[in-house]
Amino acid sequence: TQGQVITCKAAVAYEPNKPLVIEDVQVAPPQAGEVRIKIHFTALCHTDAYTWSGKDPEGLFPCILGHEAAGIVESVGEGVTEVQPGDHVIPCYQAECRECKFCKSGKTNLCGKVRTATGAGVMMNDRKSRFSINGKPIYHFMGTSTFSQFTVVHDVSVAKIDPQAPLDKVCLLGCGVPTGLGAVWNTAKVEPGAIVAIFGLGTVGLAVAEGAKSAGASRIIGVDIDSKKFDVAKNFGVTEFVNPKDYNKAIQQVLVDLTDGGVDYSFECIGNVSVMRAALECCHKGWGTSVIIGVAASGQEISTRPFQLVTGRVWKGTAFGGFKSRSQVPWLVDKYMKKEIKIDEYITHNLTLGEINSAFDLMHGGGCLRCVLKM
Ligand code: NAD
Ligand code: AHE
Ligand code: ZN
Repeated sequence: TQGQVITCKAAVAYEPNKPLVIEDVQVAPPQAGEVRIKIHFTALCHTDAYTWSGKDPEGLFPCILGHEAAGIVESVGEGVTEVQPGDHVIPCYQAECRECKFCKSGKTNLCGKVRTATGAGVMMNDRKSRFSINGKPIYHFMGTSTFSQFTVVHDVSVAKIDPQAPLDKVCLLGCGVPTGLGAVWNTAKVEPGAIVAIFGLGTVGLAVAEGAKSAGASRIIGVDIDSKKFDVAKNFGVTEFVNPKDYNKAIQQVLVDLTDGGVDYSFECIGNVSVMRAALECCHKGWGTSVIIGVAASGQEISTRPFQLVTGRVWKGTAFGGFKSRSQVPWLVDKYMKKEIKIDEYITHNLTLGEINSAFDLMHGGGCLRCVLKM
């Protein structure tokens, strides 16, 4: 198949919110600096649903969504040296070129090399898509497009992993789990004894809990409007639960009262701008730090009284938990293999690519953390 167009199945999003359609798509061979990957397993993340909903200002249609996956390299384009056919890999929506201003800064995991192309749904080389149906181009998504049996990505977006690692599990290391762990370890740098509040106990929030537990947090307070989340959250390290619906005062006040003045760290894992405000305002005066992880819809804005910051609270955000993708995803895979981090516990459902619309229904229905699709 090397150098040839591959025809395979992919789930195509033609329009916002219209069911995905399983189509035969043509996947062009990788050009210079590109890698074609046979995706073996992909999970669904709420960011896929967000873009599909039409609320993402970068959303383009028709496109192939998906960004939490694992597979095996099928072929590589000219000049690609770090991976070869047969390598087991995780496609990474956050690239790491090690050459750009961002990568060299030592201050961020964001990479500038291919970001304009991935945001425009095309490849860097010729600003065109490698996906088409009968000659009509289909846009890429987040530089990954893993809802396809084959995808083409930039070489700076490919993490080569241990070939022994089970692809149906480590696919989760493409997004949600590293995001939560890294928000604690890299962005907030939670220290032993700290009091932590987590808003939203989906996969991202539970990974925050896991990270906070391993960092030695003394109290991990889980906040969710769905009380069914509380039972499972205990297994990830959450020590106390608060359902905002049980109180008739603002949730920030509830947390301040529970913690003698506020939490040391809070994490917003929902994508709701009023919760983001509450997450900042439940932080302790003088030092409390709040990390935004959730992705909010186009047009939404955060606000608070500047006095909240004047009096020492800190507002931060994180993308992919601050992890350098190509360097650190393989390290996370190794940590999973050594049983130092969980993955299996986040997988509540297993379906096939053909069942992807039901998988999204499950995701919206509650009771689902991650659903992994076999391709
Ligand atoms: P999820 O939907 O599984 O979890 C969200 C949780 O929040 C649910 O348990 C829900 O019951 C709860 N919730 C909803 N409204 C609430 C409210 N008002 N108060 C308290 N709880 C509430 O989602 P997920 O997959 O864990 O992702 C969480 C968010 O993180 C999404 O916005 C996703 O797009 C974003 N995300 C960001 C990054 C990043 O790099 N920054 C990476 C992955 C995901
Ligand atoms: N396109 C959206 C932004 C979406 C967003 O913030 N994405 C996160 C990852 S979410 C993964 O589930 C991210 O990493 N952002 C940094 C980046 O470079 O995209 C919008 O609002 O425009
Ligand atoms: Zn995601």
